[in-house]
Amino acid sequence: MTEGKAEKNIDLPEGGTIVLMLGNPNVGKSALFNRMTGANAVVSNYPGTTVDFMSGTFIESGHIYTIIDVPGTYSLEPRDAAEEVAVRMLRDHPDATVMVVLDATKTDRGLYVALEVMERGMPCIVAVNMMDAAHEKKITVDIAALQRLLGVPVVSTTATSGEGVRNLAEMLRKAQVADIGAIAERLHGEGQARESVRGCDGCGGC
Ligand SMILES: Nc1nc2c(ncn2[C@@H]2O[C@H](COP(=O)(O)OP(=O)(O)OP(=O)(O)O)[C@@H](O)[C@H]2O)c(=O)[nH]1
Ligand SMILES: [Mg+2]
Repeated sequence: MTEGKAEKNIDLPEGGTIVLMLGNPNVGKSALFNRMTGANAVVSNYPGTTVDFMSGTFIESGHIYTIIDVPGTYSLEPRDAAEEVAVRMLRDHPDATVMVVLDATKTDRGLYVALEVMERGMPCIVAVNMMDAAHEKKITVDIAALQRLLGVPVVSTTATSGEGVRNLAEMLRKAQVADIGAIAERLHGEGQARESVRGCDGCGGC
């Protein structure tokens, strides 16, 4: 079976935008997916694999989106069949928008795969999910700072209550291709700023 034929086996409506919902396992991708698609979802077997996945549609501001609930992955260097399918889905849908889902209580862990996806030059939006859990654990996520760092829309959500999900759907049309070079520069700048602060320790002059 060729890859071209395999892709046609997935029953997706013509037109609109395909959104690949991707992130670490257990960050709430399926919960967000269910919130966004409601009953308009089907389960399929990814062609040539034993891995099942959900796809579904919804309309936002007159635009039709098809969301694919990508199997959870820690990186784009696959270590099992599910991660392999995640990488294949990205390869099979080069024109898709990627919604990277992070767990608000573990954002640093999820950013690894987020940056790997951004390196591919696909338009991205980031959902920082589990904001309720972060709040309970007294973890503050600076959404605005994360958005400034990444240069793509970052939206906070709590999939279990539905908070932020409407905003996430609305922001999909603002998904951006990230500038990895600029992100690296901003990170480097922050590192230098921290270094200079550290350098001041005990100098007494400032
Ligand atoms: N407190 C809280 N729990 C959440 C939230 N979103 C999802 N969960 C819970 O977290 C668990 C994992 O959610 P899933 O939606 O299955 O996560 P997933 O990312 O699809 O996981 P994989 O498919 O294994 O990669 C479930 O028990 C959800 O009910 C949230 O915003 N807040
Ligand atoms: Mg899931």
